[in-house]
Amino acid sequence: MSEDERHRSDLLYTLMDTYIKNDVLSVQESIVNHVEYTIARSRYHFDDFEAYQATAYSTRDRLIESWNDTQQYFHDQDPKRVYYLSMEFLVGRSLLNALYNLNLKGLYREALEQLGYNLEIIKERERDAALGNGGLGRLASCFLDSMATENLPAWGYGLRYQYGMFRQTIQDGFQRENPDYWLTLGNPWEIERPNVTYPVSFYGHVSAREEDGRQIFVWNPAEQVDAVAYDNPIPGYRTANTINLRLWSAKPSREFDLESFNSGDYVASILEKQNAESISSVLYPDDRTYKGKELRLKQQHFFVSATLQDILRRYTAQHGSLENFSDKVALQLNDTHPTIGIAELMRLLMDVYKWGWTASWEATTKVFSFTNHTVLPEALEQWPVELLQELLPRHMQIIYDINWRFLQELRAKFGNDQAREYRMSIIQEGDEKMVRMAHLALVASHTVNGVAEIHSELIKQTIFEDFYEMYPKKFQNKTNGVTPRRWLAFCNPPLRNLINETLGTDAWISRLDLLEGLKSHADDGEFQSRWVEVKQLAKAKLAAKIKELCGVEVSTDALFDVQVKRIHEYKRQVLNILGIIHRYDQIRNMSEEEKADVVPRVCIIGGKAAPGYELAKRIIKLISAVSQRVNNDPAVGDLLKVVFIPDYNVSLAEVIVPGSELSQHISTAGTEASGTSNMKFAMNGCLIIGTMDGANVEIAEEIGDDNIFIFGALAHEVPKLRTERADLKVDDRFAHVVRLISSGEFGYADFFTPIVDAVQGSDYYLVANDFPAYLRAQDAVDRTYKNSSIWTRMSIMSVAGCGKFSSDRTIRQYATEIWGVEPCERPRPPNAPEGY
Ligand code: GL4
Repeated sequence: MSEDERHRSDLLYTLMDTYIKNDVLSVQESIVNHVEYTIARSRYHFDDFEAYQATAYSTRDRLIESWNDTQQYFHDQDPKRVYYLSMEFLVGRSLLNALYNLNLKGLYREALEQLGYNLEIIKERERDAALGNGGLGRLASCFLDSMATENLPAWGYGLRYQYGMFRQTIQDGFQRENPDYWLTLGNPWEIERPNVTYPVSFYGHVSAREEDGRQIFVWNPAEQVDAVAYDNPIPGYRTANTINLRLWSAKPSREFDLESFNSGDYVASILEKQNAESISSVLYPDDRTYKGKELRLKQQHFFVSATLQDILRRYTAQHGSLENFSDKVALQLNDTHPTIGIAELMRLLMDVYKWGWTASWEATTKVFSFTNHTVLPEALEQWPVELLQELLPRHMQIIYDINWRFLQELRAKFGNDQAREYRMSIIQEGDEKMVRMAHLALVASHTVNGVAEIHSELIKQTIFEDFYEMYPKKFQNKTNGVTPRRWLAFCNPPLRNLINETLGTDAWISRLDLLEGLKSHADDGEFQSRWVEVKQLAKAKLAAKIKELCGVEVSTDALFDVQVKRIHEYKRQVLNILGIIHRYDQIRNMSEEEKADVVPRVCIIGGKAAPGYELAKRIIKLISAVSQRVNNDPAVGDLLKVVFIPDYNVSLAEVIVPGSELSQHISTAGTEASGTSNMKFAMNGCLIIGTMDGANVEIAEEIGDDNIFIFGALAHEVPKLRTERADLKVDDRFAHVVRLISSGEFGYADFFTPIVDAVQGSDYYLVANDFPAYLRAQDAVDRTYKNSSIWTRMSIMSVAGCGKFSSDRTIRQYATEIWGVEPCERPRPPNAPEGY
């Protein structure tokens, strides 16, 4: 460094140093500055929303500082990096999460209070970033939090949808979908990077030419759009590391089709180009089917092409070439959605970097790994060859080449077995030839994992059986987890404080197995009463929310019973509602004496139905119709209330989860890959009623069978039960409640016919089979609830046994067993604030 440079860097260091000042006055100055200079309001008059915005910008300043220094540190240390590729990140709100992770919550609360604002109130003004459908997207966000906290040299990559998950309203009991204009009032958390832009191509044709005796393919695209980067800092918990979530937004290409502007119709050309933005404009609100959706494939390619160009560009900028690329980079495919990236990486390496096939394939298969999130066959993505051919002609060629070599390998291993080739080929033959994306992902990835033990076993026996036979070593399990920061420490302060006090430390927040220390207090009467008090506080909060959103008054003396998740036949909200109808029917026929013995219940259901999923929408209407009837029946009173909470999202979950006492995870065994809300509920002392499915199995194992209400058919029994379903002698109570629906007890009898037919016909999800066992389990719930001490003990044991379900554990396993990356912790800045 020259004298001048050193002087400059010293100067910059002192200037920058002012940012780290975290005292009340500095925070206030920074907030007020943002009111005046960023959002251009008067510092003398600003409302709660403006206070939120300015607070968010002020927090962002601190994040940026940490982000910059972390990236510089990663650059200098040059460790192997991991990139998490996901079409969905269900972020939720960021303010409180950032303040807590940076350990600045108390300071900001005080600073705001002196200015006349309440942090608890202004935080409610933040809109959820809902760039995901449900569990899969929320998992990606929990993973980012854990990757930052575990100090991994990681980034997330995704799409910056202008319209996230639709907002659900309920009108007359019917779901209505409204657009989510989450960006209209600005998004303080993102940093636009207009200079980080890549062209992404579509359509056109491929030509070939000779170059140095080698055949080089050239793709001449017919359409091009620009991908612009937006960075979202993700702070780790109590670490100096802040990682990045880079989201791409589509913009008209700056260079492409210049000639069309010379054709005369200037305005038409501009409008035409403007269409480019639609590529990243909307999240598909159906998490399992994309049939025939060309735009969806465009989104996928847009996403992976920009991402891979960015990763390659940054790698070569640092290393001068792509040498050792595959030793220094791991790419995780979150489901098959980014799988076209395999062909794109091959194309970039071969056509742009001029590597031959062999070297390109070696590198590609060394960097990619793939997570499967469902066994439901309709979710296995397939694209018509014709569509792929037209949209991405070069990629189609590459996929054919990959498949050709794969089929050779298959023959070498299994001989001439046409049936097997037919089943395993990346191309599905038939009237309409299809590209099977999961097969492409399986062939090119070094590892494939399921998301809970039972699920990882099932994929080996069912959808990926042939591939398991061929590549047994590729298969792994990584049981999901959730971040204990958002899902316990931050969303449930009274419980956090009680745990801190009991364990004498808050270290459990990043080492969740320490919760085990609660076990020895499970029988302590005094501790139990404090536990109950904490739950009552959270129930009161939830009751207030229910009043606000549904207009229904519920008693906090009742048992709060919750099922919140996407509405899906396999998740069996129908089993829940049939059980509720049974309960209702019993209560209304009871004598007053019998009623005195009933445990009052509030049944809370919430969740969105995919807009095109007719049956799921009818289920919502059925729940609403039942709630109308039950809540207005004077014979029932407070003994039973049923509410459907509209627009279930991350922020609502943060109120619902702590306030629940019983939660339902009752999918037909073998259908729910993992579930992650089951972990969140258990972590908050809510008991589970559930089937032996997904992560329920491991939760039961960890917290003990006695502390969970398990019922129903087992996964291995399901196929046989399905074939025998027509001969099942259904339970009388089942027949009765179904008849109540079809006879018009809740109105809309015709409208509910498809639901009735589904459970009375083939009953694919075995609602009738599990109904008696479900009622027995619910009886056990009631009996147990009557004994507060036993119930509370179970609740404590649930929390104590949840250590395994931290996403920190999951991420450490991915890091060591799949990615081969190690932590890279930035040293704390010398003048970092207290307790940092
Ligand atoms: C899902 C599964 O349905 C869910 O069980 C799992 O917890 C989640 C994350 O692994 O992935 N798969 C799809 S598709 N959507 C999901 O939420």
